[in-house]
Amino acid sequence: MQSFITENGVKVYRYGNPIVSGAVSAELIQDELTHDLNLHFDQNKAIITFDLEENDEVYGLGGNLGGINKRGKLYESYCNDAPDHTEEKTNLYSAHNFFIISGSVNKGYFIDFPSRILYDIGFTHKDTFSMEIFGHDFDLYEIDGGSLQKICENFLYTIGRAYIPPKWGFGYFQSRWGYRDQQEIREVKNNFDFYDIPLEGIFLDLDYMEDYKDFTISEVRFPDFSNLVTEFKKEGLRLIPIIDAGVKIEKDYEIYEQGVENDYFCLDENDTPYVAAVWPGKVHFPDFLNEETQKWFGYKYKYLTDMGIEGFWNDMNEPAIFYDEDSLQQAIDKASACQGKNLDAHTFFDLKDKFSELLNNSRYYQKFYHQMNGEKVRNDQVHNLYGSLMTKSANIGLSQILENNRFLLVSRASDIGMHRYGGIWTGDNSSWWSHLDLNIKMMPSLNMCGFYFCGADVGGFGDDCTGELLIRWLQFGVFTPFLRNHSAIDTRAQEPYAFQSEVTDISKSIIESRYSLLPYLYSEYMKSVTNYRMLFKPLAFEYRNVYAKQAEDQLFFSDQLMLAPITRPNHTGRYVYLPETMVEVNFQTDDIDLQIKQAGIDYLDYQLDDFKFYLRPNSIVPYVSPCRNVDSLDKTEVKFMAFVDEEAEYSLYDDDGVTFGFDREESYSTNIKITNDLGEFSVIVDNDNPEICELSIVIVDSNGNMQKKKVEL
Ligand code: MIG
Repeated sequence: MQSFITENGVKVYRYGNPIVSGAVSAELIQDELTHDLNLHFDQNKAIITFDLEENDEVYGLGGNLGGINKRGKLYESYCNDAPDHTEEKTNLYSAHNFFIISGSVNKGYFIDFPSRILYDIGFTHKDTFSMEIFGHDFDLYEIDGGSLQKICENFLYTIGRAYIPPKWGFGYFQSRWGYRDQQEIREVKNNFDFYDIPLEGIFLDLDYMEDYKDFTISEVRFPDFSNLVTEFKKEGLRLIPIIDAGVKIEKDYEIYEQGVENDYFCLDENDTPYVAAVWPGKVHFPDFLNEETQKWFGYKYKYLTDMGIEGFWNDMNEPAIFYDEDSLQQAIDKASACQGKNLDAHTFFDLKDKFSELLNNSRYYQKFYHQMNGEKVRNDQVHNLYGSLMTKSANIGLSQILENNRFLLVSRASDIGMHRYGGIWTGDNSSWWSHLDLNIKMMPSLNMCGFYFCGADVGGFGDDCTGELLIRWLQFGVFTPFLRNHSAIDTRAQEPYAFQSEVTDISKSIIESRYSLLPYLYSEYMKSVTNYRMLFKPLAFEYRNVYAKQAEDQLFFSDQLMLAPITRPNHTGRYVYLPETMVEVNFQTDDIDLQIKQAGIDYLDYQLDDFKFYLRPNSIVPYVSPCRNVDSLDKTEVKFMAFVDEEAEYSLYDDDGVTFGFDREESYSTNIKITNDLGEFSVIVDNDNPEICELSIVIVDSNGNMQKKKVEL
C-alpha cells in the first residue's frame, strides 16, 4: 500500500495499481500513513467492514435510492439504465462512492474505483456496514473535518469545483419524449405564450434526429431546424437536443464512417467494433475512454452549435443496451425450439426471461473493450467511467467551440469527477408521490458528491401525472438548480396547462416564483460551488436531535431557507419540524405573507396554491418581479425579505451569466446588512451592480416588529 495526503489533509491509501479515473483534482502528496480499517482481500474483491452503533447514521452515495440516512438497504455502484426506480433496486445511473459514517466521530470515505462496488449498509445485519469492492486496485480516501458539513467541504474541495451552467440554465424547461415535430414544438411554445407561463427552453428528445443518428436532423419532422432555433432565440427561448451514446451503423453516415476508420469505437474480443442495439438499431459505442475519441466526438456537437444550439443532454450513456446479436439469437433459438410445443410453466418462464433479460443485461459489459492510454481494458473493469467521459468529451468540445461561453450540459450516467463537466438529471422516475419524496432525499446526497446542477423530471417521467402532483412537485422543484418538466411517450400530457385551469394558474404562479427567486438561486449556486459548500443540506447536518435526523422530507437550502414541501396526495397541511424559530413565507407572485413560527413541531396549513418555505433566523433573501425568461429578468428593483433579531447580512452575487467571468472582475455584488436594535431596523447597502436602482426591504423580527424600507441607489 502506498499513501498520500492532499493539501487540505485528506488521506489517501492506494492499493495495487489503480486506473486513473480523474475523479479527484487535488494533488496527492506522497506520505507514510496507516489506517485502522477492517479491510481484507479475497480472490477478486476487497471487503471493508464497519461496525455501526445503534444511532450511527450513514450519508452520501449521491444519485441512489433510499433515505438521506442510507442505513437498512443494499446499494450498488454500477451505472445502469434502470427504468423503474422501485425501492428494492440497488443501482441507478450513477456511481457516487462518497459517504460519511456519523456517530461519536464523523468520518468520510471515498473509493476511487471505476467498477462495481456493493454496499450492504445494515441490511443483512443491522449493525454491520460491509462494502465489497470488485477489484484489488483502488484509492481509498479518508476525509476528516469534524462536522458533517466540514467533511463535505473537504471532500468537495478535493474533487474540484463543480460545473457552472449559463444563467439561463436556471430557467424553467419543458420537455416530453413524444413531441413529434417542429410543428408540435411550436405549439408547445404557443401554449406557454397563450397562458403567459414563463419558459426558458424546450428539450428535444429522439425525434428531432434522422433515424436516431447523433448529429443529424430529420428533414421530415424538422425541415426548418436552424430557423426554428434562431426564431426561438430571438424571444429568449432555447432548444436543447438529446445526444445518445450509441452511433448507428450505417454506411456513409459520417460519424459511423469516421469512427470505424480511426478506431474510435469500442472493440469486441476479436478487435472488431462491438455491435449492440439501442434506439437506432445496431450501433457502435464511441470509446470515450480513449482521449482521441473524446476530442473527435466532442467536436461533433459543432454541427448543432453552428445552428445556434447552446445546450445538450447526453442520454443512454451507462451505456444502455437493448440487446446484442448473440443474446438475441439465443432467445430466438429458444423460442423456435418451443414452437408448437405444449410448454410447461418452467419452460414458459425460461422463455419469457430469455427475452426480458436482454434489456441492459450486465453481461454485455464483459463483451467490449476500451483503449486506455494504449492498453486494452474490458468495459466491466472501468464501467462507471463511460457516461462521465462522454460528458467530459462534450465539455471539451463545447468549451473549444463556444470559446468563452458557458453551455448547458446534463448527463444521465455519471461518476464523481463528471461533476466538473456537466450536471445530471436523475433519470426515468415515475409520476409517483414517492418519487417526489425521493427527489428531495437525493438532492443533498448529490451535492455531497459534487453534483449541484441537477434535478429530477418534475411531474415524473413514467406513468400518468395528476395536476395535484405536478403542483406539489413544482413547489419543491423551484429550488432545484435544474428545473425541467419531462415525461415519457404514451403517458398523460403534463405540461402546466395540460390539466384543469386551476392547475394552469397555480403552476404558472409557481414557475413565476422560480423566476422571482432566480437571482437568489443563482447567487447561492455560484457561492456554494465556489466555496465547496452544499446547497441542499439535511437538517441533521446542523441539528443533531432525533427530529432533525428523521425529518428527511425537509431540507435546508443554503444558509437562509428551510424547505418542507408537501409530498402526499390530498394533503392541505403537514407536520413541519422547526429546529429554530423561523418565518413561514407564503410566496405569491403579487404578495408575500410572512408569519413567525416558533421552534417545535407544528401542523401547518398548505393549500394547493400555498407556495411555502421558511426563512431562518438572521437571514435575508432577495427576489425580483417575475418575468418570461432569464433574458428578461429585471433587476432594477430588488426586493428583500428579512428575518432579523440581531444582525443579518446577505451578499447577492451576479454576473453576465454567459462568459466564464466568475473569477474575473466582471462579477457584481450587492451587500446588505440589517441590524435590529430593539425593533428599530437599520440597513447598510454596498452595491456595485449597475443594473440595480432600488431596494425594497421588508424586515420582521420574532417580537412581531415589521418594517418596510426603500433604498434608492
Ligand atoms: O430508452 O430518449 O432517460 O429522459 O426521454 C429511453 C428517450 C431513452 C431515456 C431518458 C429519457 C428520454 C428517453 N430515454
